[in-house]
Amino acid sequence: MSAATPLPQERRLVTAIPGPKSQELQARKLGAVAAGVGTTLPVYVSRANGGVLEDVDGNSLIDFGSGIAVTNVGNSAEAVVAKASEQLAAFTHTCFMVTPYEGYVAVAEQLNELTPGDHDKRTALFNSGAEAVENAVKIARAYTKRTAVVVFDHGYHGRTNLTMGMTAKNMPYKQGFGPFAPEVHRVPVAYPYRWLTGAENCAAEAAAQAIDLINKQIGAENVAAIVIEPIQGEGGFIEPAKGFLPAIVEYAKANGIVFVADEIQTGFCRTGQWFACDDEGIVPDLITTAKGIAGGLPLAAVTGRAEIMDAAHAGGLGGTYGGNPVACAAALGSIETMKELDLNGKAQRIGEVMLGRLRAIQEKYADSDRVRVGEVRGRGAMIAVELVKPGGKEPHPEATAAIAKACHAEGLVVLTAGTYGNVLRFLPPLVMPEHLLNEGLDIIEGAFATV
Ligand code: PLZ
Repeated sequence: MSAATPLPQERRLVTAIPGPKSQELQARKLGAVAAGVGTTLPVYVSRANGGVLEDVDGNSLIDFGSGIAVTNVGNSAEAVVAKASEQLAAFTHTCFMVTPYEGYVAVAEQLNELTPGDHDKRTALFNSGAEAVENAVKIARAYTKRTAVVVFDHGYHGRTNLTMGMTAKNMPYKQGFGPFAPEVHRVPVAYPYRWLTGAENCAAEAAAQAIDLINKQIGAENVAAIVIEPIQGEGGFIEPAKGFLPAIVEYAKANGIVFVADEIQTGFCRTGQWFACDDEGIVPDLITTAKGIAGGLPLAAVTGRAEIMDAAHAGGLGGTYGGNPVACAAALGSIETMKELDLNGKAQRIGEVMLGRLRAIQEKYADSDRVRVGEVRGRGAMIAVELVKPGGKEPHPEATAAIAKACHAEGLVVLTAGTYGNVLRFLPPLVMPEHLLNEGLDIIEGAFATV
């Protein structure tokens, strides 16, 4: 399926969700695939494009997930298909560490240009987000000759051993999978909705607590890197209170600590800017990217200050597939599409529509005795609602799961998130047509009524 013959941009249900063919495939999956690999919505996809996923039963679903913030440019976007296909036919792999090719260099040049800051930069490419985070830590340690890594409450960084240790939430990510790598330390993040002394005190108090913990329990001189997502993704789309990130950046700078922004979920126009760091003018020393970079092909990167990136000795970084030529070609097509279609502008428009409609739902259920919208938050096409029980802020994961399930039954792919499992998160492809965006929001509104 290429964009040359795009799918009809419509929701179309011809069976129950999941349909009989999907159910058959799910039975095969249970007999063949390890139980640890879950599926949110066992609808088996046959084609996808624009704002829709078509399944093996002929249903067409509205996609508010983008494969977890990956298909920002839409599935099988025209330039991605064209460039990746051409590369597939030319050669599939040589290993950049053996005999290199231009695509890798061209992606590095694009990332050096697009990421925050106009200092001299270098990039290294990898396969997955977790691998990028691991390598950012390796590079920061090589540069600083220190070992400690500071991460934050509610943070998510991956499923490898080091990144599991860096991830806050135990179930399902860490339970039973330890021991974890040493020298990882967690400190508070400025979570305005749940800050005990109120959102207005959150940034300053959280920064002071985090810095005090680092100074007293680790020692600034032992810290190689501070790693943070500028909007926490799996943690529940927590946007740190304004002022928190600049305070942490300033502290890192004053203490020779490498500040690493994990923009794996927030990057590539997702928040209505190239990177979420752009919002407060944050210039990270290193930035990790993946997901949206290549329109669905596996690619990840660490980009940052040349003197830090070059601290790792020659041969110290790499991997067989890192910067695979087909993935690099896809990335070049993806970045071209972001520029040509002004996907930052499109993400901003999605944010406007979503925030308006979700705030109306919040109002509508303000006095509900079953479930309330505690907060509507996010930027651009990275929007979430945090659901709570009536009368306070107690998380309501059961209602969250029920609403997600009701949306799925109506042919809308939505995801949940959050340390307490009580956040519905919306990550539509940035090319989502507005009529489908509104139809999806109608379904969400209807799902609230059924809980
Ligand atoms: N850093 C900020 O969001 C991946 C995880 C899905 P990989 N998030 C989706 C799941 O349950 O496994 C992510 C992220 C941030 C790192 C990662 C890790 O990226 O490409 O999944 O390794």
